[in-house]
Amino acid sequence: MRYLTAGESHGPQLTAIIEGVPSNLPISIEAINEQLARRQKGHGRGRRMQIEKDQVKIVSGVRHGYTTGAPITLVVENRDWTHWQGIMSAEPVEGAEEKRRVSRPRPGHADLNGAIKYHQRDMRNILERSSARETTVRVAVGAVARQLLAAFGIRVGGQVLQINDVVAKRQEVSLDELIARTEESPVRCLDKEAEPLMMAAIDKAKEDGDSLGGIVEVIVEGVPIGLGSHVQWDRKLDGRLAQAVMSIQAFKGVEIGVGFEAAGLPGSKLHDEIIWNEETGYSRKSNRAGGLEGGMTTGMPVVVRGVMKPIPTLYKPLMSVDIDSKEPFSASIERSDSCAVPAASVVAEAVVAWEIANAMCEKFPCDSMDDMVENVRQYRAYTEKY
Ligand code: EPS
Repeated sequence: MRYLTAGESHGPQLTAIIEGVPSNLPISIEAINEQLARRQKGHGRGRRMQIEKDQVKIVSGVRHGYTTGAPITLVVENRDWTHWQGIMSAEPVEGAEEKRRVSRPRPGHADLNGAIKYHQRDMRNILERSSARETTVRVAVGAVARQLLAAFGIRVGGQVLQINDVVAKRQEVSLDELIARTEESPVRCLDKEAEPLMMAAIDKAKEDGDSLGGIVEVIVEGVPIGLGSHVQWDRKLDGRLAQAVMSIQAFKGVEIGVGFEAAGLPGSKLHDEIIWNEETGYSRKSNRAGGLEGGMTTGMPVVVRGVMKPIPTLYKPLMSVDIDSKEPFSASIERSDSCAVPAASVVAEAVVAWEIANAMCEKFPCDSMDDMVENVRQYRAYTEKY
């Protein structure tokens, strides 16, 4: 499967075209909208989220509730577009070109590098596309992937582990409990003691005109053994997951399983011992590998973490340079969020769900769900007996 997205933050809409989704997969628009609503929540979002109420429209590839095998086009309209029509118009509009022109790049944003690379004197032409608004439609794509995964009993959850210097205490809970409890938390965090501290840190940052980053974790359960492959670099699923998570706006690092902690552990304390029982076949005593060895799934939960840097738009801006005068100036201020880590955890779930769904489609014949369901069933019976 593959997908592309298009659209600007304040343009008329965001669009995704997905190709390769098997036919006869039931698609619930409501379930896609639920994911879009999850992404819009979270303590620390700015005023834009009060304007938007993201809803998907499917304009191709699905008929009467089922995929047809044709490319699926997802559209999410920007309500804020009504305020930006002249400024963002595809047709020339007299006087509108100079309005909201951005000439003072924000440190940490794509503004300056993009403007130089694409020969733009208005950095709005860069920031509109590099904006994390684009994650809306990636969450919609992920919601389609989740519906494919659900057909095979594969489930995805996520949580926030850290915001700024507030670190959540690890809690060993089932995936069901994790999903239910993080949904109730304004910062998507399981640790009830860390939660108010995270919220207070966000409030303080907002007051100070500052922004905060953090760490999110995604867990996928029910994955068969052997998705991905060891035979070629670009087929290794851990590598693909890392790219998917790293490609989320403002992400600066990715870990799988214990990740960087592995550097400080001897092999005897790191690797997960292999066990076997008659009912379920092979399994592991622990899951420090995060469900991936040799670029392939082990059958244990896939665990991926990502770190998000603080958003570059600051209400008390850092110093920058005006590209017209070359004089030092405060960076431009755009309306923004003070912390989007809880929302980013939903985005991370979406991109991970997509990669796992894609790996399922590579492993099993996937023209139609009919083929795929039968093949997955046979493969699971085989792995249990192996
Ligand atoms: C964003 C800036 C803000 C965020 C936006 C991402 O938008 P605006 O400039 O319109 O206030 O709210 O995020 C979303 C719109 C969204 O849906 O997540 C940025 O510059 O990345």
